[in-house]
Amino acid sequence: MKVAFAYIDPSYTVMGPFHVGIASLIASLRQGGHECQFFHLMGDVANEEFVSFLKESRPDVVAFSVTTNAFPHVASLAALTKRHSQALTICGGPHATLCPDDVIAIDGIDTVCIGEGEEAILDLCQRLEDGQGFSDIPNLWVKSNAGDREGGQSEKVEKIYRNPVRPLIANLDALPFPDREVFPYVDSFDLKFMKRGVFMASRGCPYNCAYCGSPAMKQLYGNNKYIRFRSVESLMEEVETVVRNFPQVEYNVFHDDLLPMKREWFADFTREYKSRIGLPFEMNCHPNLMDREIARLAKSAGCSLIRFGIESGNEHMRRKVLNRPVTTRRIIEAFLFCDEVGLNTLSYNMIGLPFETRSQILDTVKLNATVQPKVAHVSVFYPLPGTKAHDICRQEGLLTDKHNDSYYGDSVLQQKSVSAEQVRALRNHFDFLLHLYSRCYRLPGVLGKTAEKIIDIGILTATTQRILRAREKTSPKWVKRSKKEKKDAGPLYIIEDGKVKVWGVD
Ligand code: B12
Ligand code: SF4
Repeated sequence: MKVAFAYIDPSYTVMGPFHVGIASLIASLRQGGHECQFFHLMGDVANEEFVSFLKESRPDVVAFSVTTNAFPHVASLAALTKRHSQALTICGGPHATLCPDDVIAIDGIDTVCIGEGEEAILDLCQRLEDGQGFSDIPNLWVKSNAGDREGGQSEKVEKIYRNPVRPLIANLDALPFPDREVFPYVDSFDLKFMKRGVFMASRGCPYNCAYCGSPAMKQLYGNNKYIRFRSVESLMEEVETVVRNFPQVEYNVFHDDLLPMKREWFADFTREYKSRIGLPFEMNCHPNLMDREIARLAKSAGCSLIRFGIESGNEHMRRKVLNRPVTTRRIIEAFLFCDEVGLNTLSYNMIGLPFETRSQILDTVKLNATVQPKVAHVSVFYPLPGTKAHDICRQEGLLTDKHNDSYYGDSVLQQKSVSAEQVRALRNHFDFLLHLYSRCYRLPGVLGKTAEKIIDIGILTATTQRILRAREKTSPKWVKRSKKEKKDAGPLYIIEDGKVKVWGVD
């Protein structure tokens, strides 16, 4: 079978990032003897190039991968596919997993994949090749006109087969390495721009943050052995291959939710990585998992950046709204452990949370000023359907019909506690405010406290609705950072208005 993957990625315009999930599906299909093609749909996605691609490649199956942010583009792309090809369409990815009803409801979509897709898409292609019906494949939701053996795609849909999920892939080592050929790694943002190798060593996360897709995935599978790690040996082989094949790679990034989740595995990993790879690497960690030992192991293996989710600097927000039970003290300790061994840190922060006030947003700025990450990453809260946070927003009437292609747009919530304009202003000035509070925390005792109070009052006054509306047109969108600050922070990219902007480079 000829399978064309369409990666819907509207938040990028020129070069998109590597996608481990799609690359893994391509690798499995190629191993199964199927031919794969790849098309990266960036920016204004419904374009003529996609039509030319369809006409030239003449695929049997067009496979879309979607996140929630990309979902609004699926219907037009599926329609284009049906107009310009005979292909069967399948849609998978986080949004298909979290909201399959929305996806199967799209006219041009024949099947939806829920959860892990490697085995399901392989089964589908095999059945198609053998001329068999495929309405009973686990993980797939299938429209009867497409999936029944006697069905023809032009016939009326009578039924949707909603098959259960199969067990999770227990042994991740059994999967081939993600493909970096058909999925052109050489043209990816990660290699061309960031000069880095991208890897996933595990699947799953033990936490249940209300805003994240992971807990819903876990629930789908009944919490059953959801967390799985590849062997260190298999991971090292993949890293070695990538570093050998792409000599441009200057460092590696492990996108795993929490790389040091299993202490023993992490100790083995750091030992092997140090001796076999030796390049700097970046990874994610949860503040609850960080201690002196983990920090020491990471540093000894060449970790150049450790990323922590702070998300909110307000403990009440973290506990009650985000379902992220981690104390402020623990967060500070986690950063301290890294400082002690000279590990660079990055903090992830969200503002514009449900019920959040401006003072609570300032708590996030202040916690960052206290822990002093090398980079503070700030995004605007976006409620993902299928998550607890989305349910809360819906129940409380906070949702609007606004949509964002990425986490960096305006708030899509309408709430009394903070307006979209206020969230935008605080986001745009987050770095500046961080700098301001950092300065005042360097002042001795009472002086520091007084300066903090004065800044609080100043910001709360400057961000009242009335003042903001008057200033919005004239105020700069970006706070200039000094050359030294940019150099110290290293490159940090963000996407705004569909364009990649890079701090520290431009
Ligand atoms: C690495 C990463 C990134 C990287 C790389 C992008 C990528 N998609 O790989 C970067 C930093 C660029 C990124 C950007 C964004 N990300 Co991100 N990212 C991740 C992360 C941490 C790992 C992705 C991964 O490699 N997973 C492992 C692979 C194996 O799983 P997978 O990709 O889900 O694919 C499997 C299945 O979903 C399925 N599948 C996927 N596609 C298809 C297609 C077909 C046809 C089939 C049959 C099956 C199928 O099969 C795959 C293999 O089993 C995930 C969280 C997570 N742990 O998954 C978040 C996650 C995917 N990101 C998320 C979001 C929201 C974003 C952004 C919108 C944020 C932003 N910038 O505003 C952008 C969107 C970019 C985009 N269009 O993809 C959300 C998506 C939630 C949702 N409901 O859509 C996630 C789930 C995290 C979360 N908060 O819950 N991200
Ligand atoms: S720790 Fe990260 S990956 Fe895990 S549930 Fe929370 S946000 Fe999701």
